[in-house]
Amino acid sequence: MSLPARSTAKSRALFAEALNLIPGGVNSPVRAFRNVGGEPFFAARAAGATVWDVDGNAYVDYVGTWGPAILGHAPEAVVRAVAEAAALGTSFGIPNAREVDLARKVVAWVPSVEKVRMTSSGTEACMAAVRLARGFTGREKIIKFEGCYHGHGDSLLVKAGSGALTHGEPDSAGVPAALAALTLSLPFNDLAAVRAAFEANPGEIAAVIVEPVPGNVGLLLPELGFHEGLRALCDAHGALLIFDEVMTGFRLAKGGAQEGIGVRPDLSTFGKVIGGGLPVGAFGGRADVMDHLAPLGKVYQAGTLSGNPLAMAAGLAQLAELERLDGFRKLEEIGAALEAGLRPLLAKARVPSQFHRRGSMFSLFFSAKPVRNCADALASDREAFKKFFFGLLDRGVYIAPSPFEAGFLSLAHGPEAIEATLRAAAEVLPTL
Ligand code: KE4
Repeated sequence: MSLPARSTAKSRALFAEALNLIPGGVNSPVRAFRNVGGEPFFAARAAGATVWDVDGNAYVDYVGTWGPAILGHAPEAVVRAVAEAAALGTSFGIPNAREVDLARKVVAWVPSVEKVRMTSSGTEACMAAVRLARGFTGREKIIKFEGCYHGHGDSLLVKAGSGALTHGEPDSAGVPAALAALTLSLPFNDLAAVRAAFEANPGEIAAVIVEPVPGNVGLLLPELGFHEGLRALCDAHGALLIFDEVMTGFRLAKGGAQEGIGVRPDLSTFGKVIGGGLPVGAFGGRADVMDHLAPLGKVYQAGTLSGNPLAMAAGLAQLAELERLDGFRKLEEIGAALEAGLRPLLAKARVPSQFHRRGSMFSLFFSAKPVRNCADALASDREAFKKFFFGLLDRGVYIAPSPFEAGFLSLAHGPEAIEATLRAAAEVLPTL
């Protein structure tokens, strides 16, 4: 069926100018469509499950600004809260009550978090959590997992996922070799490799940092016993366990991924959802560890806009809405509906594929064999993904422009959005 060509003239003109002013034309690499080819569209506005580009094309949005838009875009409660907060001052650099309100909510919702500190991004939160673990233990080495992405802090840009993987630079230039050597990057789901790393580096590993349900290499599903094994190994070797819940926190459950996994990390990092779309990150956990942070302790961490009143107001409004609307249960229902519609289409089109879903996060690998880790994800069919991506885009459905990202559902993804998505998939899948 021939489709009306999607007009892209205004996006193309903006991108041409952006390329002269901003490296790669984007303020974050994954937005550049480099993994699927072509040029990005420019967003004009978004509401609910829909984003409109500057040429007037509408898309059912499964990127959801990479996770924050869990209520859908421009939720009325969040927009109102930000407007009210802005009228009282956009930033103080002085303690304000909203910081206490959000800290109270994080501590109440996530049992492993006894104390929490706000930052302005997930990168800052993860960088700070690693520095805190090193300061608390007096050790320098850390373990991470291939394809997991913990922001662009130097120690964590080692075999990293997301945009780093998309652009084939999982080990970024500019990271000193001596520093990168302190980061041991292992295959996800491989407890034997973690055990061997601890035994080969006795008394030297400060922490294991892991995305409990990785969303930066597509969506990987933790195998039974993996996180329990990490907990036991960290306890046996005196290392801290850090769950990077920047993506999964306040999305997979009220208490994040750790609530369903049933393992208590020593530290957790957060972001995205708790900012309601404004710049927020956070890290928290055991009080005896967190109290090593300045001004109490000797581990320094700071931020001009940490605890910004607008960002706090947006996060508080978003979390309140999630609770008021029984959001976590509804997000599971929406995710199940998408999965129930998509699986028969994949089977009917006889496309070799692995569909992974956990709650409102999902991803589709074009692979005949199971995808357990980064290497398996890298071996999936990228060409098929590109065709799938543009086939959907031309039909008004926007998924992440890379197979090394996750899809995000929101409370605004109602039956019409899901049905439109399944109709588009039904047309595209047989063409792959
Ligand atoms: P930010 O610094 O981008 O706020 O957070 C870094 C981060 C940390 N930990 C996890 C698990 C994350 O997913 C992220 C950021 N996620 C990517 C999307 N895969 C952000 C999108 C981008 O880089 O533009």
